Amino acid sequence: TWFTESMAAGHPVKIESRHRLQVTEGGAAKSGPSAVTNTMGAYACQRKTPLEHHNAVLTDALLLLAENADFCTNEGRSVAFKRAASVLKALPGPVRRMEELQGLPCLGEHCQRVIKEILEHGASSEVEMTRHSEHYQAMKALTGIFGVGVKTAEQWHRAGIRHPADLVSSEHKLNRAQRAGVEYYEHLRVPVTKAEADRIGEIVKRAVDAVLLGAEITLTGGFRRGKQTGHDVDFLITHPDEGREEGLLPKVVSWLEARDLLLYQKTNKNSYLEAKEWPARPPSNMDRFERCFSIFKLQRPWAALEEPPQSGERGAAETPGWKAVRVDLVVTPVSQFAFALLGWTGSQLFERDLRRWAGQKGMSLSSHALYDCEQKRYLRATSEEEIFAHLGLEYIPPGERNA
Ligand code: DCT
Ligand code: MG
Repeated sequence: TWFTESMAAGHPVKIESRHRLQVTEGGAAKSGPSAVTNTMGAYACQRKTPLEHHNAVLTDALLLLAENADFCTNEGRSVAFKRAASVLKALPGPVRRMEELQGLPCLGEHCQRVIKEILEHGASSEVEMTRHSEHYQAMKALTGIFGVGVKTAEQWHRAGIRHPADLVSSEHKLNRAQRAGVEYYEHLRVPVTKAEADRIGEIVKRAVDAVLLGAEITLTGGFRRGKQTGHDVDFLITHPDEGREEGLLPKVVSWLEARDLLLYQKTNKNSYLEAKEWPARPPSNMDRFERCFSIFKLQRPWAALEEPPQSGERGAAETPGWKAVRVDLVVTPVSQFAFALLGWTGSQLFERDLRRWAGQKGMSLSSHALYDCEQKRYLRATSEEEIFAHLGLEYIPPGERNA
């Protein structure tokens, strides 16, 4: 099989000449006449995955199948496709022949079949069939609505709903988030640019400065990994004096609302109490920070230069003057900041594998803390570098976490 036990245990795997495979102990490469040209760990957090890579045709195909598996609530299958795509993203060059894949981790039979078809015929029949299927297209449109997950989308699909517009005339009950999601659907499907993220960062900084002197904000998520566009903007807020950050978010939200800058917001209180519920409970994917999910109303300074819409012209995205943008604000005590930063930088698969890696090392990692289950103690850290060191991993900078 492609996936050997050593890989599963996380030992580094050296790929020689991109053909032969050699598993090494403790990361030391065996010396020999055939030069090692690539190293590929089975965990995404063992690999450097740049934003720009050489196999977009293959990864786009595999990620579409992953997305479709999500739409069919088949998480195992979805993760398998995502892992395979992630391995291809980390390769130093484009894959041209199947033999070049020999020895790489996470490439199961199904993925190989898809890759082979694309290499030989330029496209995969399964991918093309899926892409054009009614179920895939409807689920993509419906889960693209803010506040709508796969379960709800599936229920609606079964009731004949195919597009957000169908919801307006239907009798389906929408919650507040979903109503906002439908209302700003056309805005929110337009990717957010880095320039827009930076502009929002300036505004949030002004809000934070106005309510708590010395508080700091950090742009995280995809933009911290170097992406030039994203589906939302993620910020972490902290204060160098532990405890000062408590109750900060409602004030920031009020400041923004008073200036008509929020189209929607839902603020959750911090529900994380280390002493009380950790590590007795396993860390969940969702962290429990004080957090605000919002839809920002971003004024466009360049709006005046745009043509005004013709009367009768539809499409909110063309509305000049402002653009709705999804913004997440997360407040963290400074003692948890490094964990929050690591957890919120992503990518999603990188985070998933970090947690899995920690588990395999007898540790438990969340966006709040790292717990050593054998020593029965928390491992503190004030930087991401320290967390990687605790985990026995080589440090991977944000720009190379695009797994
Ligand atoms: N995250 C995670 N597990 C999830 C979802 C998110 O660990 N199931 C983390 C990793 C990324 C971060 O939260 C922000 O999430 P997103 O905004 O969804 O991801 P992104 O990489 O910022 O993507 P985009 O650029 O599209 O916003
Ligand atoms: Mg994001």
